[in-house]
This record gives sequence, structure tokens and C-alpha cells, in this order.
Amino acid sequence: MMTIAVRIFRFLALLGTLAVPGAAMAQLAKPWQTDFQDAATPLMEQIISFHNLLLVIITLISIFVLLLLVWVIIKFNERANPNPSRTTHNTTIEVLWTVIPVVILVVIAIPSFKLLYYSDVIPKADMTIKATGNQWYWSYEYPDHGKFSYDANMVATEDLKPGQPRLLETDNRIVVPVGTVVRVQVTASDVLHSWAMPAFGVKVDAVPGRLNETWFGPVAKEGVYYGQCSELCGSRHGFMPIAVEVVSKEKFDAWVIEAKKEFASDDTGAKTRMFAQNETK
Ligand SMILES: [Cu+2]
Repeated sequence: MMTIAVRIFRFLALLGTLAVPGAAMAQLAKPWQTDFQDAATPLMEQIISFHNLLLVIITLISIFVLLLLVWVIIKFNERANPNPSRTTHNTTIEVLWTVIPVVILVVIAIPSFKLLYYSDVIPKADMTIKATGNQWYWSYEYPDHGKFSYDANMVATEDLKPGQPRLLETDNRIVVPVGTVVRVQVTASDVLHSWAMPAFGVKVDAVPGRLNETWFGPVAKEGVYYGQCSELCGSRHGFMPIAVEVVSKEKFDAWVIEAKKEFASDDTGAKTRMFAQNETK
């Protein structure tokens, strides 16, 4: 039963993705998508399996309630049952309809708390990135890799290169090595923003004057992953996307050397980055 419900959902989601030509290895929301993006990290895998568990539970409860309603309508309407019973108490059924929901809630609560702590407690991270939300772009720092920082502005529709998704591509991407656990520190310079990356299972508020922390990884596959600001932050809220490029360790080291030169110290002007021109593989 569980797998059937999940399969129906996955099939519908697949129908949605089939309609999109050539989106290849990039991870982004697709037109008519109904399900999650594919998980790129262990955390997102767990979020999806928890979602699937809940989906089965709510489906079963809904079907059960529907059947009860149908049963009552058919069996106990005025015509079928002209002399209704005068029963007001039934201890057995009252105990059951108290205990069973409690058991269901416990079944939900245990994996829910496990998942909550797994996502909240930051494991030993291999590197740190600091993301700052601005109206309306993100800027990034790599405190472990030297003093450089840069801005990531959305690529306007008319400037898109073939393969670059509209409203999601940035002129400078975040670059991280594959198979790495990354700590992300998130803050904002003006208003509330939110750094969200669906394939990683990450969404954290960017609050002015406060440093929030989250983490992602290890990302198993190289590729480009897309997210967006997920807190209403002003008129261009929908135009400050997040693009994370996961590359090999060697490519990352080469990028760091290049980025140090290009984005040295306080130069945060948006420039075209070394790999930014590589369209989504
Ligand atoms: Cu924002």
C-alpha cells in the first residue's frame, strides 16, 4: 500500500519532468513538477522518505474517514434506519479513538525529531561558506580559503547562454568540491532573506544582525544546483537566485586560486567567473 501511493506520486512527477527537454544534469524546479527535486544530499534523501511515510499515513486516514462517511450515509440514513439507536457511550470505541491517534502521532514524532536533529546539528564540516542576502542579490565569502568575496547577481533573460535556466542562473556561482560537507553561515545586510537549496534539503533565514548556520553535503554528484531566496524581501525577491556548482576537488582548488585573484579583498564587484560560462552540463 505504501509503495503504491508513493509510486503513483512518483509517476505523476515523472510525467511532469518528461515534458521538459534537455534539462540534463542541472538540478532545478521543472515546469509542472509536483514532487520534490531529486535528493543530492543524505539529508534531502531522509526528508523525502519522511515525506513518503507521511503521505501514506494521511492517505490511509483520509480513505478510512471517507469509508466511514459513506457507511454512515448508506446504512444510517432515515430511510434505511428509521429507528435510530439511543446509544450514548461505548467505552471500547472511545478508548480506541483516543489510543490509535496517539500511536499514529508517536509513529510520526519519532522519525520527525530524528530528522529535525539531523538537519539542525552541524557535523564536522570540511569548509565554510558565508552567504549574505542583499536587496536583491547574494554575496559570498570563503573564510577558509583566503580573503575573497563576490556577488552573485541573476543573469537577465536577454543575457542567458544556451542551457542556462531563466531566473535561476547567476553571473557568479558558488563553487564547492564534490563529496564535501559544507557549513553555511547565513546573514543579511538589509531585510530578511532566506537561503534555500531544494536538492540539498536546506532552507535557512538570513536575518540582519544575526548569523545563522546550516550545512549541506556531501553532495555525491557533480553538477549545478539551483535554489532561490525564499523569504519575501522586496520587489525583486523573485530575482535573486542561488546557483551552486559542484566540481571535482582539483577543479575547486583551481577555482580558489583564480577567485583569490579575481575577487581579492574588498572587491565585491560582480565579475564573470572562470567556470560561469560553462553551461549546465
Ligand atoms: Cu531575498
